[in-house]
Amino acid sequence: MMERSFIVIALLMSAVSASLKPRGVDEKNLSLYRPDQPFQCFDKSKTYSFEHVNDDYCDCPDGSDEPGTSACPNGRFYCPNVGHRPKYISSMFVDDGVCDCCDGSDEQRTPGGESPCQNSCESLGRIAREAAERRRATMEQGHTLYKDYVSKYEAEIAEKREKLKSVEASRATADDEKKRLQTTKEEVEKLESEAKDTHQKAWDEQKKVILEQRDRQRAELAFDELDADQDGSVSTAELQHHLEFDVDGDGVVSDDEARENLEDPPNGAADRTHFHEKVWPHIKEVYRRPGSEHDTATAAPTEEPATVPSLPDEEEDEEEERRAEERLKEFRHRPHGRHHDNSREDHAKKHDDGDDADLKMPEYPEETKRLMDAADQARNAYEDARKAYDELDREYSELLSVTATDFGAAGEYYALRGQCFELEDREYVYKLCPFDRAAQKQKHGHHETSLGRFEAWRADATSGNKYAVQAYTNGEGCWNGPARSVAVKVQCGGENKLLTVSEPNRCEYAMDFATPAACSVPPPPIDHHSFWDHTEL
Ligand code: MAN
Repeated sequence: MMERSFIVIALLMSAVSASLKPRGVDEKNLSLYRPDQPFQCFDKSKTYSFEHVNDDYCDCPDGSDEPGTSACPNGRFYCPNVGHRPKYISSMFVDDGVCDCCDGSDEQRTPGGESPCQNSCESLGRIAREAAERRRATMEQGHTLYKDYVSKYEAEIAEKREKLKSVEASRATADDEKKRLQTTKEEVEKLESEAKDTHQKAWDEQKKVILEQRDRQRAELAFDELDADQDGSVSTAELQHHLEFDVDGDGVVSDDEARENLEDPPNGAADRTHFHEKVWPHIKEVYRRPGSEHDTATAAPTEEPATVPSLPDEEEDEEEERRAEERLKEFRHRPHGRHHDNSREDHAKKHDDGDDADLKMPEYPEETKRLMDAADQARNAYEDARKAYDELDREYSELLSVTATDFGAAGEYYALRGQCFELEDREYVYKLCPFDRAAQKQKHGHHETSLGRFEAWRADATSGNKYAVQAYTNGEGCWNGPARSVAVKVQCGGENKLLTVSEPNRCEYAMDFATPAACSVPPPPIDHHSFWDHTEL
């Protein structure tokens, strides 16, 4: 109501003054156009009698003598636009038949005093005032939230700083504990490893003896079987019964093939010693026992004696074998070893049955087991301490980052931490997680492209505002170009909202982000007078 009566009064006043002032002149310049005084061009270059003002001839180089005609191409016409905002238009648009000012003052009235234009200033002014009201309400809301954000920061940051100190101390203690337990673990592991190695080495030696013994037994069996006439040597003729020695695959074992396999024995036949030393090493992989489908290495005999044949003419070997047996027995009968009858007979039988249980390493001795348990415990204790330290370290880094981040002059941006905001355009969904990262995801795809991580605030050069733009840098590399980056321009808004995203240069993105955090200044009340005090070109 107040507003309406104000406009009516203003319209009346402007009607009165219109008859006195030259056309197209701003109220505040009226004193420069005095009909009783010569007119001086604004640029002071020339002075004319007042008749030159608005005589439709351009006298002043700056066009100031023709504010109300189109005579000067560089002239400016002032539209008072009462009810809305006054504005300047180029004098080129004066009296051109098009209504440019909302009050129609740029077009000549008819001799009857009627304007060819409809005055739309009041309705346009209303729309503009309503929009200004809405803007103001938004800013008001934003400012209220801004104050909440600052309070939140103040309430939480002190706590975080305190927490940082205590976590830093616990982290240091946890680090000491971790190092202590690491040393213990390494010491016990050293003992464990030495004990295990000792056991393993002893076993390796025993296993070697067992394998050698088995090999000798196999050789003996093979010799006895190959020596068909039992004359104490294997002849080429005897070998020729074994087709596995048919090297060229022609179906028969030739003399040459037999001789070759017997490694050219001195008297044409291989005695036990020659067989053991020269022949067996070469044929053991090839030799098949009669009736056996398998290699002797795995073959299960059908009618072999359970005992290894005695070796009457090889006493030395027998003696050595006996010693090996003794050693094996001793190993097995240590307190930790497995207890079983380790007789040669049983051993041979087990082998013939294809049972390799003998070749499994015996259990570790009790003392070694105790060391292994102790090492397990030390490893577990260390692992627990490491996890505890890592957890504190993670908490410490997070607190350090929070307390070191610049959340604005009063910490107002702190409230945005940990939140993400999205905006969809035709092709992509853009994501902004303030103080963390920015990303771009194809609407119909899964791959998320990093547009950068928060680096720092960038000031606005014109306004000097330190908190104008957030820079996100070091995003995914652009093909044949730079790493992606984003400049996020913040503006006051009633709520947090990602407003626009663009890519002004390839892989350089720009976002507009509205946030209450940018509403540090309370909005001034709307001054309705400003609608026609204000001038703009
Ligand atoms: C993707 C998107 C675009 C970008 C090109 C550059 O398609 O990240 O925004 O311009 O890569 O190759």
